[in-house]
Amino acid sequence: MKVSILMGSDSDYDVVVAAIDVLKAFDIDCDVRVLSAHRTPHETVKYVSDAEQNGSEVFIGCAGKAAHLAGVIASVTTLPVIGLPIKTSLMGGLDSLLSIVQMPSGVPVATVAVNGAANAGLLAVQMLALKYPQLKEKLVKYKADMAAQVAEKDSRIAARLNGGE
Ligand code: RP5
Repeated sequence: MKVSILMGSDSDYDVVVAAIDVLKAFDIDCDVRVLSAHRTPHETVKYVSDAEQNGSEVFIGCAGKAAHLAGVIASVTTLPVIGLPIKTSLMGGLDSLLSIVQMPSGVPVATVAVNGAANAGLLAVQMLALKYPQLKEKLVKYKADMAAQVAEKDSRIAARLNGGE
């Protein structure tokens, strides 16, 4: 099980690390690279072209500003591509979001929220869970744990209100 995470710059890393953490928690290997659609286009296409043969099953493309990285990845692979827009100074990253989400028909990129790195990781896990039953089991437990945490928060709020704190 391997996910390729490509980011346009090392300045994206502090956001991207949440996706890496999710994948590690599910025992999924990550190949994390800095490759840019605009600054290193040839290296990017070469990496993506070879990735499936090298064991990658899903891509996460992370970039900010004129964030064409995920789209470029999707243009040269049939593997699923998740796009992670990075927050910028322009309207909170709307530039990144639109650059990633507004793909032409025929070349989809499954785009998560601006800085939604944890969801990018989880979406990759869910894609891989279609093939690997052990991941499906872990996802079921993950959802149950999340629901239990919400129930706990609900109880704490109810106790606070009823207790008059
Ligand atoms: C994008 O430009 C990168 O993904 C990054 O989010 C943004 C700025 O890059 P740096 O100037 O910090 O290298 O390609």
